[in-house]
Amino acid sequence: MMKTVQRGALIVIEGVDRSGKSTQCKKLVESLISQNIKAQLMNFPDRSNLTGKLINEYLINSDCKLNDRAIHLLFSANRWENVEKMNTLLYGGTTLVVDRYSYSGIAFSAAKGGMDMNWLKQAENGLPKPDLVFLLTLNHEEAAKRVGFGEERYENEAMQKKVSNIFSQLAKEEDNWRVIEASDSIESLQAILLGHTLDVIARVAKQELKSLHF
Ligand code: ADP
Ligand code: 2DT
Ligand code: MG
Repeated sequence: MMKTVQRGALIVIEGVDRSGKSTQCKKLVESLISQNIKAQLMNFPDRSNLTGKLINEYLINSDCKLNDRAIHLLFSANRWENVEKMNTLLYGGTTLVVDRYSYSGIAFSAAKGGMDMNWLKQAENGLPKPDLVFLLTLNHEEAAKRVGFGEERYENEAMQKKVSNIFSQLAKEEDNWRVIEASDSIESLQAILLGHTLDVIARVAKQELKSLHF
């Protein structure tokens, strides 16, 4: 009898700086693996590939001048560089837990102003569509109590507040988002995220992966 191929789920975590994305992504992968579910962590920007090296330079070096549209497209290209890898893993049955994705691309560029929202979204169309997006929300006062901002571009209050508003707007546009208030303990948040993730893994296993279509 032929074995039905079950694909992994594409799970994305978005949110402002220090909302706990990286912490929750790492723990989610560990929790899934401990339940014998194949899972892997990915993060964007992926600073290890060709576009990632340029993006890293842009983020860490405030003297690096790059046109806003050009850097927007580079962040998008950085995801496109990973499409084959993502599809291979997902269709091979591995669930991907992704720390930031297209929504960060749209939100950070939109927060700068001067670029049309539809133009920003266009570059993302056709990429694998997440089965589930968690938006971790945290007000600025709570975030400020956590380990401080680094030196990178965008790590300032004005930018983070704009980005937060745009994320909330994006979350209302689709039904695959779960907005989670991120001020609870790491453990209780993890339990909530794991519960939703397990449901989605079971639900999408035999479904085809969709493509982003804004
Ligand atoms: P992000 O990736 O969203 O910027 P991190 O996961 O790196 O956030 O977390 C930022 C800081 O806040 C880290 O020092 C982390 O240990 C801490 N942290 C993460 N989640 C929580 C939480 N639920 N409560 C308190 N501190 C947290
Ligand atoms: P980290 O601190 O999470 O490494 O993010 N960014 C990210 C964009 O401007 N566009 C994108 O498409 C993505 C994925 C957000 C580094 C910074 O890069 C920003 C913060
Ligand atoms: Mg992080």
